[in-house]
Amino acid sequence: MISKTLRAFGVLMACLGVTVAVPAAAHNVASIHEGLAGHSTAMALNVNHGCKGSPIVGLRLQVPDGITDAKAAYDPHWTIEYKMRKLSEPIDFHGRMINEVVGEIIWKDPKNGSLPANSWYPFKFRMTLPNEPNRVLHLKNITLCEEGTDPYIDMPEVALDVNDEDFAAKTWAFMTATATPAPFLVIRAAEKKQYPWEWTPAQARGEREGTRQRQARAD
Ligand SMILES: [Cu+2]
Repeated sequence: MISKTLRAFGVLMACLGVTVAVPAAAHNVASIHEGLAGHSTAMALNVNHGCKGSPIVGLRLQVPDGITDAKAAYDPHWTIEYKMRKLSEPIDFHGRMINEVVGEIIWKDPKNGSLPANSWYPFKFRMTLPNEPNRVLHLKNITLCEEGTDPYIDMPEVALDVNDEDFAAKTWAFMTATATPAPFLVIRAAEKKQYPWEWTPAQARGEREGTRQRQARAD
């Protein structure tokens, strides 16, 4: 157990090139670790440092299968490029048949210079999460630096399964097993659709509960 812990710290130190113990959050991570199935979701890929001390000049983000509308936020610092991915068969996208989707978002050519190697920076985007509750979505990405790259593309040896009773422990083990794990988020079942907006059943019950309490006080 001790050697395992030391090994985990070892790779983290190697990743940062410093001699303090740091959490796995020093890797590139998603700004949220859970999201709702079928909901359009704003998030960021948070980059915590450059590549072995080299300044950051961009990021490549691979859009996972099942996502049809990934889009970067407007960001005056970067040129944003989309690489399209052909679909095996056309899909209906808001009433229009499409046969390709965004497969990769690339932020590049910083307009006001590279980000210093010790920067923290959120590369912002949004995407509609697939209607696949309990799927663990990995966001493979590569930090681009003046010298070299940091590819956060390592996947778990065995796919993470939210129904596994050791899910949390296995997730942490994955995040600390290598210096460059692919960030992830868990898709949760949504209690209600995003649009049109409505109360959840619980919120609706709470509303009636409040009404009863007001009535009780009035009596
Ligand atoms: Cu790191």
